[in-house]
Amino acid sequence: MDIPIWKEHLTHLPLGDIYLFSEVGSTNLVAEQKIKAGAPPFSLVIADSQTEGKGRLGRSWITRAGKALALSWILYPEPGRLQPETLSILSGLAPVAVVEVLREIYALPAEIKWPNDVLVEGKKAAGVLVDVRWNGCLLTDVVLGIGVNVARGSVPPPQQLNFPAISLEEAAGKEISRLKLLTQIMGSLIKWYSRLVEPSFIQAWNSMLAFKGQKVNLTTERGLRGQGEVLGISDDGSLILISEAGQETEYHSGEIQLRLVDRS
Ligand code: BT5
Repeated sequence: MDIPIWKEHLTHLPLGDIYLFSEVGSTNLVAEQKIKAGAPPFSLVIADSQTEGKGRLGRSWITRAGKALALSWILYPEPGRLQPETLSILSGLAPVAVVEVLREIYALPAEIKWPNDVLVEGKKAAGVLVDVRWNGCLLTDVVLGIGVNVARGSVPPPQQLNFPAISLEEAAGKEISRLKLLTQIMGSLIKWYSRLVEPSFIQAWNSMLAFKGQKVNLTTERGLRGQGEVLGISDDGSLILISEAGQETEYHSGEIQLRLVDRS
């Protein structure tokens, strides 16, 4: 990663400070330090590699030098814009932005595995980790962490994966510039963040949803939470499943994992 060149390209976007590193533990943790140090809104932390990249629920995310994108975007939502009960919407922001870019610019068959995994050809190409901080009922700051597998060597070996994974270059069958992809994703993120509480955002998320009409299991670490056919996303970003008896149930994100039911 040529840090001065990357920085120069990113300065054209309406962002706060831009922090670029060749290696960090986790860009989300660096972003939290930057928040404490007074980083302006829309600041961006990017690293070429992570030694302790974070997944959700204590899992880890692998980012190999020169192969992937690892970024954390700092947001300070205006007071009252997002309530605890509408927080799920925020988990859709990064996947909607990434999938839009992959579909429209790279013609890749990208989808969102609710709540926030990006699949290409049914395999995970990007993961999202949203870290939030509250002051009472007020959401004060958000770190939106995004990891994207770009080059072939970005995908960890199967024994380190809890779901099949793929890189964008493997799916596209051609080289992809990480810098161009980054600026495209940031452009899409900026656009969708401004539309987050508009109906068009949920419509976009719905149109990108994987497994529609298919039967899935929803599990937590404590076991099965629900089962049914995927119907869509509700206005607050919950997943709606319909049972065989026709009963609809909404699930909020958080601990839930989604898996296609194996019919073999
Ligand atoms: C995620 O967690 O998918 C969220 C990943 C977020 C990573 C970004 S990178 C920038 C920012 N800074 C951070 O420290 N994190 C964010 P989860 O759904 O829990 O998936 C984690 C699981 O995915 C691991 O337990 C592995 O099985 C698998 N995994 C690890 N690295 C992967 C990779 N590069 N590609 C696909 N799967 C991976």
